[in-house]
Amino acid sequence: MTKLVVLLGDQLNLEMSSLANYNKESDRVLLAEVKEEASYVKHHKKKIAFVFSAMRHFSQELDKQGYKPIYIKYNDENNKGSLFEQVKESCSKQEFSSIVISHPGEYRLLEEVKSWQDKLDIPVNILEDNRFIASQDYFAKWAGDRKQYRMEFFYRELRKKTGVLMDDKEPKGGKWNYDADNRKAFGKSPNIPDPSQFKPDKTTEEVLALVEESFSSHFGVLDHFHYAVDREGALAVLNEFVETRLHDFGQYQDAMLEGNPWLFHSHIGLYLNVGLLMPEEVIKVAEEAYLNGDVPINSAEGFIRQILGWREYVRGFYWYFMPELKEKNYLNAKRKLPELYWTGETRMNCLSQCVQDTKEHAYAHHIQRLMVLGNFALLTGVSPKELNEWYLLVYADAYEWVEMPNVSSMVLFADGGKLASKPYAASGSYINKMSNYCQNCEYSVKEKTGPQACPFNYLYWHFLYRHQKTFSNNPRMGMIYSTMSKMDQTRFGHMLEDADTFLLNLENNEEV
Ligand code: FAD
Ligand code: DLZ
Ligand code: SF4
Repeated sequence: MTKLVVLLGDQLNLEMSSLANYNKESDRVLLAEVKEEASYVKHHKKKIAFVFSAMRHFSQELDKQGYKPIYIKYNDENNKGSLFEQVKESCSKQEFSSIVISHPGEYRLLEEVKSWQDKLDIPVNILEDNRFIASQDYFAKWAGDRKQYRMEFFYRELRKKTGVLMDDKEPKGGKWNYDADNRKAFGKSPNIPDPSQFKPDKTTEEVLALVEESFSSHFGVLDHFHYAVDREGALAVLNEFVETRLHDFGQYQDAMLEGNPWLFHSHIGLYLNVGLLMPEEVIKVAEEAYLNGDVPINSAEGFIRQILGWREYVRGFYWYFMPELKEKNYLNAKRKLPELYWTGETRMNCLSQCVQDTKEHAYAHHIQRLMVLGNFALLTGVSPKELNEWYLLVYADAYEWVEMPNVSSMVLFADGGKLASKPYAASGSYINKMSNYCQNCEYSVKEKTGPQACPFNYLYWHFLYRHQKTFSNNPRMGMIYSTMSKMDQTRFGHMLEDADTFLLNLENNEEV
């Protein structure tokens, strides 16, 4: 009974369910760099370099441990270009009684893997994806027949189930959520530690040359690649975060700073999402830092909520609502993705900075993604399909299970409120409060109309106005619609005109 285990590029952990019961004498494990996975969207060059190098390092580890992996490099002469063709090729060279794979992270790939059994006439066992704490069934049971699926309640269930940050049945510190203590902006000269950086080794150098040659038309800068590419490096990033930045993670979680996307964030998303780190171990070190008195509760809880709360929740949400989620467009948003998302060329400094960070590092932190890049797309009505594709390809940590709920449901309100109780729409004053971007902007955040006015200001009111029917009965938006109804009508009219002109310019690809 020999098995062929197929390990995907985001399943790089010896504890993967597919590797349990592996017989080192007879079984084989296949990893393949293939065009189909590297090009189904035109991933950022740094993302491909990271995934390929991490795959190669993991294969070296498997080799050391006696797993005898079959590894297909992208530029191998006999590379077949797709996972299926590589699996078929392996099955033609050796007889396997079954194929084993952990549940893929994206719906399209799950559908593909499900077709292998018939096409190859070999049983294909798809096992639980154990890179998560909560199973799909657990989410489905929790979701039941709720109408709204708020992360906070799912998170509390998981806190109780796992006992993380709990005193028996009560949350540590007396509160479930310390979000109110997590909204501080930076003062004049914040002292921010540099992020962990790794010098590329020979394997990574080879991959960088390959990516430069084979993916030259893809988005992003490849220079100064400094990510960890193996478990040892990923653990070093985690430990360095806990020692030097977790303490201030909480208070500055939502803050933004020109020229520095790293701040007090952990930068571990890309490692978690390819299996180099597991969520349980990340949560454990953060909890221990709190229990040892090294970090305050708002930082420990705020960070743990991102992993045990948001990460688990969006993954459950994705599988619960797919494939319908992909088609959702509640606000009927139809705009093509503006060119500035690729070029960063705009007079709006906040947008330009966030696109530059993304281009350079395949990274931007949550508030940059949500309240600058996302907010602009929401206010201008960018279509969910176009925006999802952009987010899926630009970030090194992007996989559809996590990207789509964040983009369609959180940013664009495309699911009509299943994830969020109201849209995350904001005017320039939010960006000004949480960042220093406005200080170097050609627009003035204080002005509401006229050529110098910050576009976020009039676009915000234009958005509320055009969706008034949809949102005016939303209890969380009553106040803002009441403010709108009391606004000077002439001034309000000017804002709507400015927004129309802006949207027209955007459509005509003129610089905004
Ligand atoms: P930290 O701020 O240090 O947070 C720690 C960890 O918590 C992250 O590494 C991540 O694993 C988890 N986390 C935090 N927020 C979320 C969230 N909203 N959903 C799921 N997990 C979360 N995250 C991805 O991993 N992949 C994506 O493709 C992705 N796309 C996003 C798109 C949009 C529009 C938005 C608003 C958010 C997106 N996020 C995504 C969530 C979040 O922005 C990133 O996880 C985070 O910025 C990664 O950086 P970090 O590791 O420094 O995170
Ligand atoms: C992201 C990615 C890339 C760029 N390349 C590969 C690859 O060549 N081979 C592979 O097995 N996986 C790759 N991946 C990760 C897959 O796309 C990932 O498994 C799916 O998106 C499901 O999450
Ligand atoms: Fe962004 Fe407006 Fe501030 Fe300029 S003024 S940086 S456009 S929020």
